[in-house]
Amino acid sequence: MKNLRLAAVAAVLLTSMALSAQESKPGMSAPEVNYQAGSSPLGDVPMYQSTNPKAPKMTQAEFDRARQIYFERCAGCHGVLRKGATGKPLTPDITVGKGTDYLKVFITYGSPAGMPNWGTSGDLTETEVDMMARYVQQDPPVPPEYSLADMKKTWKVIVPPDQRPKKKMNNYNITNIFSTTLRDAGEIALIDGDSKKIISVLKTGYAVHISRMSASGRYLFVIGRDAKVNMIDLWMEHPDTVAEIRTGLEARSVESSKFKGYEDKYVIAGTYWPPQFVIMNGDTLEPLKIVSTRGMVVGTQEYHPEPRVASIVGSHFKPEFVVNVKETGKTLLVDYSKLDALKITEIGSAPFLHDGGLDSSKRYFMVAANNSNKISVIDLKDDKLAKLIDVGKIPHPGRGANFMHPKFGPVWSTGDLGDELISLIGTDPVKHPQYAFKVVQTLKGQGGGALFIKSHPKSKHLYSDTPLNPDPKLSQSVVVYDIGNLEKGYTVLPIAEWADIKDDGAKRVVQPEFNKAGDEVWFSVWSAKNKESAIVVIDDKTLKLKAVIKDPRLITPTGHFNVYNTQHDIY
Ligand code: DHE
Repeated sequence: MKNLRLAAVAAVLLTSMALSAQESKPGMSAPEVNYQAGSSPLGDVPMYQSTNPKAPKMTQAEFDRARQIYFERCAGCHGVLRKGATGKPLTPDITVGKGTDYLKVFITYGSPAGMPNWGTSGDLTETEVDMMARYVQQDPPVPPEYSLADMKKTWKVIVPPDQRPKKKMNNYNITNIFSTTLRDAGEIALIDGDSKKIISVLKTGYAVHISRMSASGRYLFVIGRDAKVNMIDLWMEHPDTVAEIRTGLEARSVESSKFKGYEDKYVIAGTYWPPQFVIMNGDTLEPLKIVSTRGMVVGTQEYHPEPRVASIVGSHFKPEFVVNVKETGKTLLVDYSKLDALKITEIGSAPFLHDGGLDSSKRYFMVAANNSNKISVIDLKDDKLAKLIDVGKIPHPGRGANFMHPKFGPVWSTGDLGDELISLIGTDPVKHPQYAFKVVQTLKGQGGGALFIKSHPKSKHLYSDTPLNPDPKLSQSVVVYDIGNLEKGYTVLPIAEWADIKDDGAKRVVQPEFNKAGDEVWFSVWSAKNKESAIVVIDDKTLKLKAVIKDPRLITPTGHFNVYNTQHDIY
C-alpha cells in the first residue's frame, strides 16, 4: 500500500519534473554530476544534531549515518550548509514543506535537471533513501571552524631549514621530475622524467589533489582533499617531506609566491571548509594569516556563508596571490607584501569560479566561471576584469593551453565538460587587438566530459582529454590537433589501448602533461584502486608511443605535474 502511494506520487512528480526541465535551463550533464558529486572528507568530522521541531523524527544513529552519506554523495553539489551550489538548496524552509514522500521520489528517481537516481541506481537502499529524505528536513549541522591554533596543532617541521642541504644532494635532473597524484592511495609518486623510473612514493593527504612548485624549483607542495599540505624538498639525497600542516577540513588548492624578491617566501592554501585561505611561511609552513572568503555573491549581492576557494595562482607581475572564490564569483588579488596590513583587490566576474591558468605573457589570468559558461580574464598588471567571455557549456580548462595560432597570434584555450567544443581565445591586446579576449575559433572535440587541455611552446600540437565522457572509447583516448592546420580536425590517440592493461574497468585517460624539453607528453591511465593503472608517454613529434610506466605502487594516478613547467607556469 505504502509502495503504491509512493509510485503514484512518483508518477505525478516525474511528469511535472520533466515539464519543468523542458521549460527551465538545461540541467547538468551526467559527467558533470559525477564529477561534482565527489566524496568530501567532512563525513568523518563530528557534528551535532540540532532538532528542528517541524522535521520528521530521526534517531541519533540515523542522523549520523545520513550525515555521512550526505557528505560522501551530496555536499559536492548542494553545499556543506545545504544552501545550494550546482545542486538546489536543501534547507528546511524548503524541504519541510515538500515532505518526506516528495523528497523520497526525488532521491530515488533523480531529476532531469541533473540529480542522480540514487535509489533506482542501487547506490542507496530504500531505508537509506527514507533516512536521507528525513535528514534534509533537519537543520543542517555545521562543521567546526578551523583557527590558527587548530592549524598549529597539526603543524610539523620535520627537517628545520638550517638542517636542510645547502645544495642539491642527489643526481636527479630535478627540473624534469614529475609529481604524480596517486588519488585513492593518498600518496604522490616522484618519477624521474629522464629514466621514467619511480624515485619514491610519499604519503600525503587524503584523496590527494594537486602539486605546485616553489619559484626556485626546490620545494614541491602537495595538498590533499583533507587540506593537509606536504612540503617536499627536492634537494635532499632522497627527496622527502620536510614540513606538513592541516590547513582546514577540506581543500583543493595550494600555491607559492612567485614575484621577484618574494621567491619561496610564502605558501598559500585555500580551503573548501572553512571557506578561507591561509598564508604560510615558505620555509616551514608556519601559518601566518587567515582570511575568510564569506561574503556577497557577485550580481545578486546576497550573502553566501560557504564560498569555497577554488584555483590559486601566484602573480608574476606583483606580490599578489590570485585567489578564485567559487560561489561568490570573485577573484581576490591578495597583496602579500604587508601581511599585517593586508590589501585585497576584489574583482567580481561570474559564479562559480573553478580552474584556470595564465596566458603566455603571464599578465592575464583566465578562469572558468563554470556555472555561467564563461571565462573571466583578470588583468594582473592593472588589477581589473579585462573581459568576461562566453564559451561552451561548463568550461573546464585545468590551467588551459597557450599556443601561437597561425592567424590569430597568441591564444589560450579551454575544453568543456558539458559539450564537445574547444574555445580558442586571443590573448594579445598589443599586436592583435582585434582578436584580444574574443573566441577566435571553436574546434570540435570528440565529445563532452573534457577536463584538461595542453600544449607547450616547443610543440606544434594541442591535446585534449575526455575522461568523464560516458563512452569508454572516448574516455580511454585523447585527441590531438596540428596547430598549423587546425581545420583538418583531430587525430585520436588510443592511450588506454597502448597501456595494454589486461584488467577491465574504467581506464580513464587523464591530463596531458609535457616534459621539460617539450618533446614528450605524459598521460595517466586511471583505473579503480584495485586494478592496474599506468602512465603512457608519447613522442610529441611522431605521436607514437614512447614508454609505458607500470608499477604496483601506481594506484589511481590522475594529475601529474612536471617540475619545470609547473614552476614556470608553462602550459
Ligand atoms: Fe580537481 C585542479 C576542484 C574533481 C583532478 N580541482 C582543481 C582545482 C580545483 C579543483 C579548485 C584548481 C586548483 C588550482 O589550480 O589551484 N576537483 C575539484 C572539485 O571540487 C572536484 C570537482 C570534485 C571533488 O570531489 O574534488 C574535483 N579533480 C577532480 C577529479 O575527479 C580529478 C579528475 C581526479 C582527482 O585526482 O581527483 C581531478 N583537479 C584535478 C587535477 C587538477 C585539478 C589534475 C590540476 C590541473 C592542473 O593542470 O593544474
